[in-house]
Amino acid sequence: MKTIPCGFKRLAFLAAWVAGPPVVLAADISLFEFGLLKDGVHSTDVPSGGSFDPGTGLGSIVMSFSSHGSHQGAVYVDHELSETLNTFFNELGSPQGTAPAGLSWEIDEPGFSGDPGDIFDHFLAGSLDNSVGKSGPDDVSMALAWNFSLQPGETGSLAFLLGTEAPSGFHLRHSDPDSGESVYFSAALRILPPSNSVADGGGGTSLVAIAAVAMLARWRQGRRG
Ligand SMILES: [Ca+2]
Ligand SMILES: [Ca+2]
Ligand SMILES: [Ca+2]
Repeated sequence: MKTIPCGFKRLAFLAAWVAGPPVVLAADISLFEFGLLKDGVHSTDVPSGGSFDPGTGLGSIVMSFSSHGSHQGAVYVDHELSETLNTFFNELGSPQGTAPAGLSWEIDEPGFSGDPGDIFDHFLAGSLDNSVGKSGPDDVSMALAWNFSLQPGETGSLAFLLGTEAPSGFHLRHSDPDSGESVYFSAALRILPPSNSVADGGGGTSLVAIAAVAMLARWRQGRRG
């Protein structure tokens, strides 16, 4: 269960104090939890074609769409930054720029604290609230969702990008103000007409298996327990 035991924060501080001045370490970024949502179907299976590392939560996740009509692709990530050095709950999140049409986002506490955020429930529902849930340092998680439609013959490629360098265009930033680490989360949509000319949905850095909602919810409860 991802809870903060009484006195843990103080013990973490004492441990760091006993160990001496903070040492600048190599990137200490880990992923506690993630989920994908594609046209109403939740999964933790990452499609081939991207470079996503489920250990660090960095890289790209690419979803492909081919049927005409309305579509939605979404990704939820709960990173921890320098957790062994300064805990997972000293962190901040913020949006950077203006989201393009169709792209929604959310930053919030992932739902484990005494005053839980609602981001995971919103991710399950496919309806993000376009806001930062907590104003002060906390456990941070992020989600992006892109709603779009395809005409007959069109195909769509939706890339979710997670890296340690700020991308151009709209993105979310998850940062640790004490260690200086950051994770940047962006998305890019490409729609290819039957002619193969490219219409770029814009928004982020350009690029490019399945279980039901109930299954994902059960899996998460297992992690909590
Ligand atoms: Ca931290
Ligand atoms: Ca929220
Ligand atoms: Ca987190």
